[in-house]
Amino acid sequence: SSPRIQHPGLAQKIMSAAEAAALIPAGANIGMSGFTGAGYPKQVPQALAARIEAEHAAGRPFQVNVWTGASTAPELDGALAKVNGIHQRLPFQSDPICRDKINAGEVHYLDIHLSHVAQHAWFGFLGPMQVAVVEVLGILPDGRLIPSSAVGNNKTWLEIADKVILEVNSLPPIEMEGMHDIYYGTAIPPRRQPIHLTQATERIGEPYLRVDPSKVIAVVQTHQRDRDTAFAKPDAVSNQIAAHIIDFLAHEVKVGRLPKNMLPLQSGVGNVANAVLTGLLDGPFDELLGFTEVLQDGMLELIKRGKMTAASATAISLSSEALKDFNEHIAFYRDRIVLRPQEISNHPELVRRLGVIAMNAMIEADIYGNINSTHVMGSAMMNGIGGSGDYARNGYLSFFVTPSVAKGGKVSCIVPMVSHVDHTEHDTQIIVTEQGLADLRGLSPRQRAQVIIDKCAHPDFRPLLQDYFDRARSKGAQHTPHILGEALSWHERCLATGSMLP
Ligand code: 0RQ
Repeated sequence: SSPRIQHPGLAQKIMSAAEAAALIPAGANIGMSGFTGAGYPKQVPQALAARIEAEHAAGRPFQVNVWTGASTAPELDGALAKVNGIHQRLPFQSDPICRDKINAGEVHYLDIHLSHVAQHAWFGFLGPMQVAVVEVLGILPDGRLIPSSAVGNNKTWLEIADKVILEVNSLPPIEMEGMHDIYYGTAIPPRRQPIHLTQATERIGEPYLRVDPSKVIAVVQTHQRDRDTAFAKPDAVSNQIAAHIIDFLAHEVKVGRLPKNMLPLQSGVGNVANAVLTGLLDGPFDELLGFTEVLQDGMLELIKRGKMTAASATAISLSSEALKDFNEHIAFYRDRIVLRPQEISNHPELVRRLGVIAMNAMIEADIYGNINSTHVMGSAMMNGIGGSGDYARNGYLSFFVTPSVAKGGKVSCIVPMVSHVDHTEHDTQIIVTEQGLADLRGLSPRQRAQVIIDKCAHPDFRPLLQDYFDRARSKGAQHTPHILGEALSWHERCLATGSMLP
């Protein structure tokens, strides 16, 4: 046994990962923990992958449906995808092998708003869940669970699953106990009540996850760190994007549309989003608050340097270096970080009440402000929508950011028409590239197009976009002028030649 497993009955369920994986039936809907490379089970999925591989070698079909909080790591998505073990995957992933299987048409991927997942499971929209596999940091004598570095959908998975497998990870510091705030007040309509959270880092729940011990069929012990989520060092382009945003926010404070310490910040995944937060280190703002889903290096640094007072998230996803700092100063961070279920961190009611400033990266935007966050050239899945839609639609301010060009300048990230829509023009307020910032608030489509072309397009593509827009407009008065036969020709050209340039 281990000091982290204090419930006598559950201590008797300790077994190897292979023994636990043997309890998972083929075809199962499995609820796994894990959110953006944090808090995912590290042993059972790999043992399950080995079992699937053996079954396949013996000519027996074996696949499972994998539901998580968000993306995981090679030990989960990678291992299961590699052995063709995943039939259906939801909601967000970013694993290269899993991505390839999705784009080869071999995995059915359901790309769902992260705030929707728990409620869709509760509504019965996704079907029953046979097994939950959840990483925790410890089991209390009464069976309550100390959550891990990500809460994600764990509360819901533990409630709805028929059977539960726990992975008790003894590596993360036990001092994380007390950081979490698990809210048990959600219900389904028509019994739903308001969620009484009125300040970003207020606590409204309890520090532990509940589980019915009689459902727990296995307890597996691990001692392994989360994925090293390394970020590219902010480059000139991302520094320029950050500078445009900071100037804009300072101006909003000056004209009285934002309080001096701003409103709670949300920041999306990826290098650019991380760089924007790094940029705030030297910005004129203090006493910031975070209300986000994933807390990355950039936000941790803001807290460390005293620029941000406290932050709420559902997961902590760090590079090795930042993780070392987090572990060494755990008492400091425990007082300043609250980890919640993702149905709370991403809840539209709360995002709107708190007035969150949402900053998310994208693949491309069109001249009217429609946003593609997920698909390369209309068809190939990159990662998924994640929580970007939860925040973009409901935030006080909603930014979408991208370098103006990709693929060494051959691809424009501002296009006549997006090849896939994740966020409509109605949810987009501000678009930022290294070229500049387009403030679209209060503008009509034709006004928006001119501002986006002028401020955000790369000089190599700006005249081409202007030409497209002028010719579209010249065809007569239209609300949203387009030349339909030409709107996606840039993407077609890129698919044919590798470049959007004529
Ligand atoms: O691919 O490395 O193969 O060249 O996309 O691009 O510029 O490194 O940007 O790391 O910030 O990721 C939108 C993917 C941006 C991410 C996205 C190619 C580019 C490169 C990555 P290569 P960068 P980032 C909260 C919110 C959706 C989910 C979300 C994302 C790769 O931010 O997944 O916001 N967002 N969640 O070359 C072709 C273009 C391209 C392009 C970029 N126009 N055409 N390829 N790329 N633009 C968190 C969660 O919800 C969990």
